[in-house]
Parts: sequence; structure tokens; C-alpha cells
Amino acid sequence: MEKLIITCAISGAEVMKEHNPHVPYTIDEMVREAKGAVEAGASVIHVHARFDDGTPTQDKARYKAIIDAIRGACPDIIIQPSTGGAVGMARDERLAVTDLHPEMATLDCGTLNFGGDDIFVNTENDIIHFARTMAEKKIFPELECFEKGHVDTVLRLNRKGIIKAPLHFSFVLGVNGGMTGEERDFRFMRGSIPEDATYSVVGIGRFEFPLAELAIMDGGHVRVGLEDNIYLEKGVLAEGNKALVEKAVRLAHKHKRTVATPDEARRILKIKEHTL
Ligand code: KMH
Ligand code: ZN
Repeated sequence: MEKLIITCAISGAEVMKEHNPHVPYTIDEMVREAKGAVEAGASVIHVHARFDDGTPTQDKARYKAIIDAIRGACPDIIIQPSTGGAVGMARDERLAVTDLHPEMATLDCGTLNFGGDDIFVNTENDIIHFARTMAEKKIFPELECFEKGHVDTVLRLNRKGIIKAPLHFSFVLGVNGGMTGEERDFRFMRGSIPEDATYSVVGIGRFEFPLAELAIMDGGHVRVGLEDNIYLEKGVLAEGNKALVEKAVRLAHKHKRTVATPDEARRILKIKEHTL
């Protein structure tokens, strides 16, 4: 099996210090959390910018400061900013970070309810606009799919030449309003993507580690982090992102998967081929 790519979603847009005090807001906190995750074995850092008071932002200058600071501490790492931002943000506001030309960014592939009255809006035209903008700027997209219809959308846009291979999917399972993250859900999603595609699982809340273990055994890749899950185990808050990555690494070793370095992750995902 290929080496295992571990992505760490260090900050998110919805989780707050009230939920877990290790959620980073300031630039120093972002660096601390990214560095810990990288030391533990993460090769990709998925980041949502926050202002110092915790307010989520897609402000370009704030992202630049965060990315430069993380890059200073972890020079080789793949930094993957969010183009999803927070529920309710406008399309161009969400896309502003692409002006910084990160090597990778998320591309959300459909609309879904997001708990309570929230709707995370990604219309077909949004997806096309995001995909074209990212392709023009040579940014490798992580194709976030919260349910099977989102995978079908990617495959349709791929046939039309709008989303180009190599395709790297993220199955984001367990959001309130999206698909759950049971084993049958994972098998359905995994069986729906092309043979030559790669994928990572993003299990929300209690689904994080059971899904990670399924993907590790299957040859897929894994995302963990405080954006998705604040607990190390039932009732025990994680003492930061590092602890969550360490747990993913223990699962990898249990199943004899070696963890990929950032350059190995670039090769496995074929980032260069995509951006030629
Ligand atoms: N914060 C969610 C509404 C992404 O990063 O692209 C969207 C999200 C997806 O987290
Ligand atoms: Zn995100």
C-alpha cells in the first residue's frame, strides 16, 4: 500500500475555545498547532483563518500572515487553506485566499444543511467558478464531498473537463445534515470514485477515528484535527491537534502503514502533474 497522508485540520471556522481551549485563533497559536501536528506526522495542514477574537475570516492579509508564519516554522509542509470559509460567506470572499496561490486548497462540491438553520451553499455554478479559478491559479483541489451526490457532481464536471484529473476526494462524513460516517457510508462513497482517484476520509465527531481506521486498512488517506473533532476519546478533550495526529499515527502503525512526508504526499497526489 501507498504511504499514508495525514492531513490535520487545525482550526476550522465553527469550533471555538469554549469547545476546546486548544483551538487556535492568533497567529502564534496557529503556528503552535501546525507545528505540533507536523511533528506528530501530518504532511498537510488544512487551515481556516481566524481573527484574534476567534471570528472566522477569509481575509487575504490574515491568511498571508498565518501561512507565512506556519511556513516559517514548517518549511516543507503542504498548506491547504479553506475556500469553504464559514457558513454564510459570499463566493468571492471565500475565494480571496486563492490570490495567494497556495499549492492546494479545498473545493466544496455541493450544498447541504449544516445544523440548525445553517445551509452551506455550493451551487453548481459556484463549484464551476471555484474549480476554474483554482485551475487558472494552478491550485490542487481537495474535492470535499459530504454525500454521494457531490461525488456524482465531481464526476460530471470531470467529464466536461471543468474539474481535471488527478482527482483527490475528501469524504466528509458525519456533519449534521449530511451523510453519516458508518462503515456502509464509507464503502458506498469509496466504491463510487474512479480506480485511479485518491481519497481521504474526514470523520466528524465520533466518526473521526473509526473512519480513519477503515481508510488506513483500505489504502486511503486520513484527516483529523480540531475542526472535525475535539475529543481524543469519548469524554476526553484532545490536548491539541498534535494528540489527534499521534492517535492517527498509532492506528497507521497498528495496520503497518508508513506515514508519508510532505514530498511523498506531493508525489502520491500527483500535485505536479495537476498543475503543469
Ligand atoms: N466551515 C464549513 C462551512 C472547507 O474547509 O472547505 C466549510 C468547510 C469546508 O469547512
Ligand atoms: Zn475546513
